[in-house]
Amino acid sequence: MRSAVTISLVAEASGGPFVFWHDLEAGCVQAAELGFEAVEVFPRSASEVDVNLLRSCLDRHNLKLAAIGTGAGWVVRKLRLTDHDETVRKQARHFISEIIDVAGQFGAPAIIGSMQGRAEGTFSHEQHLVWLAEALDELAPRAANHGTTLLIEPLNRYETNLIRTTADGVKLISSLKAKNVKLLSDLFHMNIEEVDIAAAFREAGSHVGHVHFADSNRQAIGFGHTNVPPIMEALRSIGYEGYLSAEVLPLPDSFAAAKQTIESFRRGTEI
Ligand code: LER
Ligand code: MN
Repeated sequence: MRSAVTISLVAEASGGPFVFWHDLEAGCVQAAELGFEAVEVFPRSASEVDVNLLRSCLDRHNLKLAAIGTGAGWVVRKLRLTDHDETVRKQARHFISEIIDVAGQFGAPAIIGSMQGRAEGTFSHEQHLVWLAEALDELAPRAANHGTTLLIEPLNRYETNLIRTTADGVKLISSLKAKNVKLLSDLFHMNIEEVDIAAAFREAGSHVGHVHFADSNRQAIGFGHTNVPPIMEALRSIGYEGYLSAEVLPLPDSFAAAKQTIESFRRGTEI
């Protein structure tokens, strides 16, 4: 398994669960200093990613890009893949497709979390799932062209009523034509939604493509009450070799959250 830490470049997401903020270069410097292998970036949009700066930061600090988030499409632009307005759904797909192209240049996947939206109003729950599946089937081949995956993230009940659990995610992925859509399992959301986090990982098996490494209170692993060893054991048992990426609150401060994460990562991955 590999270590990663988040960097948010979205002022509107302030208060959100990201370790480093606003400054790509400074985030990369600190990530490298602490020994992380990769960074996960949350940009305002594809066009606001300075690809040359990102490349030079990664190269200079010997880091990989773990993934790019698309949530700003919702936070900043109010776009959702399951909006009732067809024009908005199309804009949402376009917003994500541009991020897939940026991430793809680095061999990294794009994350679909809050862009899944939620079922509400006059259309059925089922119809929202159909829109979501159609969007994933349209977007996934674009990621495949870059040789990468597309990540769908179950979110807890206070954020969505569509893909909430690991089982919801696996069911959706299994229904797709595309074969390169993987699950992003966020331990914070799983702590709320799963009966047994380790068992959920065992059931998801090779569908797991990325992990958000967060404790029960969305702080760095070790700062909450999640029982981590059985989760690490389950990840090992399914042969998971992807990232454990710290998408956590910068508490007590960014550096301390990052340091706590890398220490927990090392403890958790040493066999
Ligand atoms: C995004 O990765 C996530 O976990 C959501 O809760 C948005 O904050
Ligand atoms: Mn997450």
